Amino acid sequence: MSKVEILQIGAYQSWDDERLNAQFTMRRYYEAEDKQAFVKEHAANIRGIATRGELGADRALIEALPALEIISVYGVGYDAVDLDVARERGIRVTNTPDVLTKDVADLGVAMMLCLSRGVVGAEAWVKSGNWAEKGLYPLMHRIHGKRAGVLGLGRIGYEVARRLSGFDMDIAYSDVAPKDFAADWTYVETAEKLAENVDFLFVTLAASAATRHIVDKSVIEALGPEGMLVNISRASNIDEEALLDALEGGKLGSAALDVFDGEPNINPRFLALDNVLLQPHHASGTYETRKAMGKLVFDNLVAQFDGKPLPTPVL
Ligand code: 8YV
Repeated sequence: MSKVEILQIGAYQSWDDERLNAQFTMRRYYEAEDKQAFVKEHAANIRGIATRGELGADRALIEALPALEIISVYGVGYDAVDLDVARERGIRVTNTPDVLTKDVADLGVAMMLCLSRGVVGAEAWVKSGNWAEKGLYPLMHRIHGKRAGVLGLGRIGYEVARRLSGFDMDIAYSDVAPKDFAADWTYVETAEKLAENVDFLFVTLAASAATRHIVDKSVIEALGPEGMLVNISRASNIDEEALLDALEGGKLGSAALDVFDGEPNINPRFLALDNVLLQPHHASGTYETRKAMGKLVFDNLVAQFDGKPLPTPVL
């Protein structure tokens, strides 16, 4: 029997490729020079898409594949998949929840610690010889005893808040409604109110059309010249132009960011700032987590074509 054909939108690790190649005929979209011609050539036989969180699958691509049954996303965020057309066509969508939650929370907290204690600049101070030549590094601010806000108390937000409690921070959060498992933390109704009342604001919301630019100019300015914004969700949750203006103009203290509009080609204005910590969208980027994510992408595809229940369905 011939193998099921899968359109692979972005690159995976070699161990994932090996497993996928053994089971399916993988059509590697990201390697094709003429993407439209490539899709046209294989469209009739493609029954699955394997994609990455940030790449997704848009309406035009989904509509070009008449035999498509499933879109398996390597990532918890599926905001880049056009769910409307998937729903219309009865196409299943899966993601990779849970396995990455703690790594993403770890990186968010690590970024906060790094930026507030000046870890990157202090290392440069040592390596450049400044310590011996110029003396001690400038003083930084502590984090324990400060107020942290978590915008979006889902799985990742919860793990962030739990970690921050361990650092003796006061925790507040905002979400569509108070959560009964968060009795020790203060619920705040709006993003702006939350920002007004904290020193550090973590954005941990699943992105959707409804959350686009939820962190806007007024939220950013409410966080203020001493505040730090940490984003480990999606760039679309923040008005990036307003963020850059505030960072440049001193209306926001600092920002630690793992995600950007147009990534990996980020706005060059970020590169000129010294009150930011910039990371290459790698909050889930550990061997352990990426192996688990790759396995879920594969298991969901196999389940679909074996007629079994999908391990982690979204649709
Ligand atoms: C991944 C992510 O970096 O899970 C997500 O939604 O954005 C990340 O874990 C990404 O999906 C890998 O392509």
